[in-house]
Amino acid sequence: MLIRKPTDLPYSQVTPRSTYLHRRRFLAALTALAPTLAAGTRLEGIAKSRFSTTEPPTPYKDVTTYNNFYEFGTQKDQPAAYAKNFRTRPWTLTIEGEVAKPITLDLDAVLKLAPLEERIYRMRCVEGWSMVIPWVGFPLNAILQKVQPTSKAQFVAFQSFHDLKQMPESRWAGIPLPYVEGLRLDEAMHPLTLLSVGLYGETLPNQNGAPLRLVVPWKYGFKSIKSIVKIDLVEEQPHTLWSTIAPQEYGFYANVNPSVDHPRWSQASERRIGEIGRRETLMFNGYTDQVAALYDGMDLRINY
Ligand SMILES: Nc1nc2c(c(=O)[nH]1)N[C@H]1C(S)=C(S)[C@@H](COP(=O)(O)O)O[C@H]1N2
Ligand SMILES: [Mo]
Repeated sequence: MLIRKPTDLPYSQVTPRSTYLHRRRFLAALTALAPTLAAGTRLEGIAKSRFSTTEPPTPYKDVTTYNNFYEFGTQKDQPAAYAKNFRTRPWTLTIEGEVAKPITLDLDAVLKLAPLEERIYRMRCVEGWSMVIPWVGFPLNAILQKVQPTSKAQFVAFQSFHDLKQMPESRWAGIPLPYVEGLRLDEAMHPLTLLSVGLYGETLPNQNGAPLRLVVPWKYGFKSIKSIVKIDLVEEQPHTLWSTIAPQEYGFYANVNPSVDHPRWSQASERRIGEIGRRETLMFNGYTDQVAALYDGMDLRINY
């Protein structure tokens, strides 16, 4: 996989072959010093995925200016403005808990864990709007397999970065932070569950959860936690932000389900950003064939 900032000098082309070894050492030093992979860096060698929808992607402008990221403000246009200077390098991700091999990785190591894919997914927010987003990332199960969950691991708990200095608006967000979310282990291992590092072929814009976030396309958007710093494998169902502060409104499972209304509004339809009118919301956001088996025997009205 090749990753290159468009503005970087193409060293491979300007350096004579004879200095190859020297260049290698020079590049290693450079990488250690320079902030790499800033937001908006082109990602290369991205494979297309058979899991992509053929629906037209929502325009880049909407994907990156109509956001929910309460740490950077609760209005849709605020994250794009207030996350501009969010420092996402250096970044470390820790995976621990009920695993044989706990690990802390820097972002470059995370990027090397598995081949990058483009996954064009439908996303639906519990507020009743949806988008089609060309994510870049790899299945979360690649990272989970690496740490080897123990037999006690039943759930996966995720935690976002939080720092009042960098996220002063988060003081007024009205939610307990850091943002936390969780999945059952089999949901986390499902091939559709993505660890995303980019969209539209580039590293994630800050407002979309740079440098790495979860994407769970059959669940409401709030499950897709942004700017992850810690993944904890646990025995018991973990506390999750929205289901803790409003348990009657946001369940742990949060599967997109048009037949379970939010107590304050219907979930039967949605507004696809960029379209006029509303469209019908599909069970599991249209991913029934792939994920329904995860919930065999469960009452999804109780486990909403
Ligand atoms: N850390 C964090 N993650 C978050 C949120 C948030 O406020 N903070 N909002 C969630 C909600 S409600 C939605 S709909 C999606 C929005 O992702 P997007 O802005 O990239 O479309 O992010 C989710 N992940
Ligand atoms: Mo959301």
